[in-house]
Amino acid sequence: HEIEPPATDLITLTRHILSQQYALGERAAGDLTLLLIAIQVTSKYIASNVRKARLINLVGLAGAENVQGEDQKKLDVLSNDIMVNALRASGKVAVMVSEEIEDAIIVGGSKGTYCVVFDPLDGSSNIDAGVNVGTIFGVYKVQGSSGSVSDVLRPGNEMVAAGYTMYGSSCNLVLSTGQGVHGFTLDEALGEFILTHPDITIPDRGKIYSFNEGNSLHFYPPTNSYLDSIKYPKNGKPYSARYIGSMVADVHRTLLYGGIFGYPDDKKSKDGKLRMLYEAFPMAFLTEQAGGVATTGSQRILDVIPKNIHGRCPVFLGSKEDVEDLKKFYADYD
Ligand code: AHM
Ligand code: MG
Repeated sequence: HEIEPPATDLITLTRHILSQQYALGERAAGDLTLLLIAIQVTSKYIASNVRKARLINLVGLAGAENVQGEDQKKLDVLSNDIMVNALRASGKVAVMVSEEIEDAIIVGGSKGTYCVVFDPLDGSSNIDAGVNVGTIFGVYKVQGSSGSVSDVLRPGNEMVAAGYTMYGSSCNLVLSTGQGVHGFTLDEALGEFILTHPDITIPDRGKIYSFNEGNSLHFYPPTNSYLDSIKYPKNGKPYSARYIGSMVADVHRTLLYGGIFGYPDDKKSKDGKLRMLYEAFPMAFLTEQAGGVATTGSQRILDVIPKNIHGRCPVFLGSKEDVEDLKKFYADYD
């Protein structure tokens, strides 16, 4: 049989972003385009450091703690610096919030009209074992004439774009500007992200659940009852468990295969663990754009109004029917 020739009309991320901008009729502005192109470059740069980490002595601790009181890894610090510098240099950003920095960064004298919230390297407890990690980001538009922290203390439904880059067996950037979700794979030889997953849609129901069940002892009854319902179903097969402990990887799999990812609040962590602005919101934005559902258990995640930039919220997201099943357990409990 015939062998298919390699594709020659590649859709690079830059080409994709430009065509979406044209579709919106914003030929003149293009600020969001330039901003997303800057994020694209940071992803390539971080990917290259993650890949070489063991070889160039980038594994291990940097010797400091971040805002959350967690040890910072050398790669956390480096990835943060890469993003802050590139976003600042883009000239398009007025406000930045990073998981690694306590205060919001207000870019002085910036004519930028966007705010970027990000976790430069999420899942970093996985780094030293070479397991997947990722960058998560969300973008808001500045409200007034200059940027301030109030511009990012806004619900996720006001984000104009969100995405993540996964550093795994391949490097994948997944992006939504509110026109569906599109996935790109880094071709290292070309140095370009190529569109490999156009129009990602989450299956309406999956067969996988992804929770840190080691915390079951602390979980509230609705979480445990829901988990029991999929492990000991009245009809059909029990769900499979998959939990990497890197949100980007666990959400990436959930977007592609379906199922449910959860990081609940529990008796020990009153708001859960995941940070609203730069973990929960971008992933909820992508999930909804892909046709799935993202809830705190009692509320749509994207409608939560953050009170402070590092605030947390419970997260359950994934296939529509799976998350609706979970919501019933919460509704019955309240
Ligand atoms: P981090 O920002 O300190 O890396 O923590 C966030 C990570 C997420 O990627 C992941 O979903 C979660 O923490 C895993 O937490 P746990 O180890 O408690 O299961
Ligand atoms: Mg994180």
